[in-house]
Amino acid sequence: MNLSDEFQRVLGRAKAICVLTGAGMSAESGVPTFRGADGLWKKFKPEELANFEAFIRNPQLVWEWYNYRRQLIEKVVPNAGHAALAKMEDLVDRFTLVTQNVDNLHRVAGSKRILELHGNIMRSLCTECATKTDDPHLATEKGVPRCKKCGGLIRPDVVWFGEMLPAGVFEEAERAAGLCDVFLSVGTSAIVYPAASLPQAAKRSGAYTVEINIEATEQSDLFDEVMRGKAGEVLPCIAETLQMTKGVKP
Ligand code: BV8
Ligand code: ZN
Repeated sequence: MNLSDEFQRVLGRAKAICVLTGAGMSAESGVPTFRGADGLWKKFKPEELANFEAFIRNPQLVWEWYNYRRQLIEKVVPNAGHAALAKMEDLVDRFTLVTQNVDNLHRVAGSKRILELHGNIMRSLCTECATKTDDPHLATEKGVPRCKKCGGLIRPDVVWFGEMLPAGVFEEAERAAGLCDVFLSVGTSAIVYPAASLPQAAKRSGAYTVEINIEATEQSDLFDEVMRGKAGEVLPCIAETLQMTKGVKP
């Protein structure tokens, strides 16, 4: 897939790139999206699973849902799109990867500077003393895991609806969006806030904004350019073009 002349020109001069990714980024790895035809919200109701009240009401059910997703994610690998973003990180002075995804695939693909807006499904958190654990198997024991330190209920370390994002993470993402030359929005339906406000922030500050998605979203008209295609196919083209414009040997 060729990039437009304008996009190639902007990439050649870019010093700072900011990328926002959503569930569509991991679709080609086999991780179901939320709102697509076979999305998670088709089978499960977010209000029953992705909020704190639901967790307190039925922690066992919520943990079953997260364990189902963890086991699924443990079987998948990053795709060419994740690898392309990891490669792009070293091709410009300032590269910021902001993800709404909790599936850890950007980290597995080698990206280093990742802002996880919605947490990470492989981490757990005590609801009483906020102790974090990286043990993704802790919730496979029967019943709901309890904190070894204080006996409190342990929850997945993800941001649920109505919850604040991790302190400082969104502010850092907003700064990166406001200072970048190129902003890419990849595989997100642009419905969930405050993440969905980042493309507008980039646009307002004069960045060249590109949406990469297999279908139109509520925000498509806002972008300077829309590349209709799969993340795993489009992002390697962008990384390759960036490499060439920077005169870096492939
Ligand atoms: C907040 C949990 C401040 C983790 C998720 C009333 C009261 C309180 C808040 C609100 C309110 N009204 C609105 C809000 C804000 C609310 C919100 O935005 N609601 C929406 C639904 C309207 N936001 C919040 O609550 C946030 N917190 O605002 O705090 C506050 C606090 C209290 C009171 C007031 C304010 C917290 C948001 C985080 C919610 N947590 N998940 C988990 O289990 O995963 S959201 C969930 O949606 C996921 O985290 C996901 O990341 C996120 C966004 O979804 P997408 O990633 O975009 O995925 P989706 O399936 O939708 O789209 C996939 C796209 O990919 C599609 O466009 C598809 O075409 C494309 N695609 C598919 N395949 C490919 C592809 N593209 C490219 N290539 C492919 N191969
Ligand atoms: Zn505790």
